[in-house]
Amino acid sequence: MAGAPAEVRARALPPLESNGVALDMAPGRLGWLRPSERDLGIDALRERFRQDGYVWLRGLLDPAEVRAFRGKVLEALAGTGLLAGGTDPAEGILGPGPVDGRALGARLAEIVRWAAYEAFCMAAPVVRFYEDFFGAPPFLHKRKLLRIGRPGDVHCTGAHYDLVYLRGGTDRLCTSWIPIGDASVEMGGLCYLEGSDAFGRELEARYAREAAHLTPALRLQAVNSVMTSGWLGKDLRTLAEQMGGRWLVADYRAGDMVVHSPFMIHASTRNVDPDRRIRLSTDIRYQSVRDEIDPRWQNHWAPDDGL
Ligand SMILES: O=C(O)CCC(=O)C(=O)O
Repeated sequence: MAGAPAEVRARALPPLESNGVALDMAPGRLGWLRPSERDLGIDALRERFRQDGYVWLRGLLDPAEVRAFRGKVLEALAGTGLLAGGTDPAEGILGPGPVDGRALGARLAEIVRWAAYEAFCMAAPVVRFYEDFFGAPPFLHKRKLLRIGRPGDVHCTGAHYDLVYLRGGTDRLCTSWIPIGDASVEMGGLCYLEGSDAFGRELEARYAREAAHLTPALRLQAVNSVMTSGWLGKDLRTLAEQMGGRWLVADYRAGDMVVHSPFMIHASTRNVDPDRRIRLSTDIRYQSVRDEIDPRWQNHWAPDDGL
């Protein structure tokens, strides 16, 4: 594991849980994500990305625009029973239910096709960042994910690294994880296993050796006879103990964007927000247009797309 970087310790961490496992870790197994100041300069950001496997860019986007987009998305989801009656959709307060899961999936599949969503993902500061970062024209993968973290939902994103799902092109990929609205630690934002970029690279190299006998098509798949799940597991506590690392969490704010490497291990925690606010976020992939592009990611996300 890399040495502990400077971090923000704005407040004590609340009790956290992921997929039913309490993150009541030994001291030193949980910490705060390190933000990157906007004026660091692109060389320093590249170096930080290389060392840490991520950069957390605070205030990259206009918070008012992000909040307005949050309102637009949640308003479109209001008919599914998701939101509490009589509340401002932009607040995203979960209603008492029930939620029509099929209708929610269908609406989400529609929203990821909106021109407004595409514009959000391609906001000028995001594109400019990647132009600088890659030193080449950036390419945005068409398959873009919009996620809802409902307060109380026990199902969280399990620990994984993204290349598992994106093996059909370059590994010089970046994921942008963008909270659409504030996403405090309590709201279950993304967490990162410190120093795990190197571990992800080792795992992938081992996988490439073990999967060498598979057909090229099978080798690309996240699930096959060598890798029975694209996930490293749901027990974040044990993973951190086994690897000797810390899970890094953050109080994300509207306007932030985290960029992580395709080898960086990440997951999410349960949304335990006392005000029942929904965590809304998007995760999208950028790369240089000059690098090989995974053709499987050139369709819009659909609930049954199998990727
Ligand atoms: O937002 C989440 O829960 C998961 C996001 C994710 O896996 C990613 O950004 O690659």
